[in-house]
Amino acid sequence: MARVLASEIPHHVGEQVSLLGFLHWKRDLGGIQFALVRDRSGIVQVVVEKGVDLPLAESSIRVTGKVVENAKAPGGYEVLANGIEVVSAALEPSPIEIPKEEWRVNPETLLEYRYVSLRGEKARAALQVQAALVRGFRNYLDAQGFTEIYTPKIVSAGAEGGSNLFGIDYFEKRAYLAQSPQLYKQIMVGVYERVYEVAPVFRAEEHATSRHLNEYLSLDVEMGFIQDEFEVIDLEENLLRAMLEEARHTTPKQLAMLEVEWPNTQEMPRLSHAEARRILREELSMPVGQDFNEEAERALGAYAKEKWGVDFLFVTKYPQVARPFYAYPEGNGVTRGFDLLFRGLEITSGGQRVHQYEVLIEQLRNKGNDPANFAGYLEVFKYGMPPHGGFAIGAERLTQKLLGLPNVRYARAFPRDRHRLTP
Ligand code: AMO
Repeated sequence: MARVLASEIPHHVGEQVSLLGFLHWKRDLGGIQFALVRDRSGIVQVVVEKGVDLPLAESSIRVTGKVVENAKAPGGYEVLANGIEVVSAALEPSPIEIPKEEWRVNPETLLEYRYVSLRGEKARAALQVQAALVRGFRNYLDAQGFTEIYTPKIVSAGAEGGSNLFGIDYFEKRAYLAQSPQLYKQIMVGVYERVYEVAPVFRAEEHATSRHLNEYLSLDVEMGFIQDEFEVIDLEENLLRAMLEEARHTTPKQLAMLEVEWPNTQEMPRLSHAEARRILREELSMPVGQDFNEEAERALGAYAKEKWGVDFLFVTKYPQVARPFYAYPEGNGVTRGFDLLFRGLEITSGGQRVHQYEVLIEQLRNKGNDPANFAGYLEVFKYGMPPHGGFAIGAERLTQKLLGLPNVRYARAFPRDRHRLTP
C-alpha cells in the first residue's frame, strides 16, 4: 500500500491507508491505546487496540488502518490501526519527553539532547520558518539581478576588527575563520555589480548572551553604482517584506502554531544616529555612547513601537569610531553606515563603502591595521570600483525576533556557543 502523509489524511476518509513516521507520543487507557504519529507533514492520531505492543516513543513505525472522522482528534481525523510495524526501534527512552517538555525544560537540556529535541513541533517549525525567510531572500534578490556567490571561510585577515577572530593552523601559516564575507563580497561587486551570499560566519564572542552565537548564518548583500546608503536601505526594506511574505505564504501553520505576532512591515522609519542619541538622552534619560549597547537598542525599539507603532527602525549615519575601516566617511566623523533594529535588537549592519584606494589605505591605518595584511583586498580598488554598499542580516536574530524565541540558539539547529561544541 502506498504511503499517505499526515497532511493528506483528510482526503482518505473511509479508506485503508499506510502511514510512515515516528511514534511521537503514546498513552495506554487500559481498554484502548492512543498514539500520535509524526511525519514530515504533520501529526496524526492513531487508535490502537489493547494488547498491541507499541515500541518506545521516537521509534519509526508503519501504521496501516482506516481513516475516520473524529471531532475530538487533533485535526479532526484519526486512523484506526489494524497493523503496527516497527521500522526502526528506539533503543532507549528519549531523554526528554518531546511533546510535553519542548521549550519548557531548561534550554541547556534542550540543546544537550538536540538530536531529539529538534524533532519537537516548535523546533521544527522555527527552522522551517527560517528556511522560508532564506528562500524569500534568494528569490527576491535573484529577481533583482543579483548573483549568488560563495566566498572562502578560511581567510588571512579579519574584516570586522581583530577581537573576535578564531585563529586556525593553515599548514605552516596562521589563518582565521571568516567573521564576514565583507571583503570578498565587495571584490565581487567588480564582477557582477550585485551579489549575495548565504553562509555561516564565525565570531569568537567570549560572552554567552541570548543574542550571540559563535557561528551564525549571515545573509549578505552588496550592490554597485549606488547614489548613497539610502538606495541600499530601500532595497533592504523591500527585501525584508518579500522574505516575510514568503514565510507567511509557505509556512502559515508553523507561524500559527508558534503564535507569531506579525510585525508591521509597512513602515520602517529612518533615524539618524545623532537623533537617536538625542532621544535616548533627552526623552529617555539614558546615558549614551558612540555605539549603542543592548539596553539602548531595546529602549529605542520600545520608543519606536510606542511612538510610531513600528517594529523595524533604521539608525543611519553612524559615527566613524563605531564602524570598521571600510565605512564610507561623510565628514565630521560621520559615516554612511546604518543598523536596522527589529523589535529592539540589531539584526543588520550595512552602509555605503569606501571605493577610493587612497581613502581605504588611510582608514585602514587610522584603525591600526597594516595595509599589507589586506593586499588581496586592496588591489581591486585600483581597477574602477564603483560606489557601492550593502548589508548583512543575521538570520538567527531575524528568526528569533519574528518568532519571539527566548534565545537566539533556538534559531539554529546545532548552535555553537561559549561552552557548546556538541552535538
Ligand atoms: P556585523 O558585524 O554588525 O556587520 O554583523 C551583521 C549582523 O550579523 C548578526 N550578528 C550576529 N548574530 C548572532 N551572533 C553573533 N555573534 C552575531 N554577530 C553579528 C547581527 C548583525 O547585525 N560586514 C558587516 C555587514 C555589512 O556591512 O554588510 C558585518 O558583518 O544581526
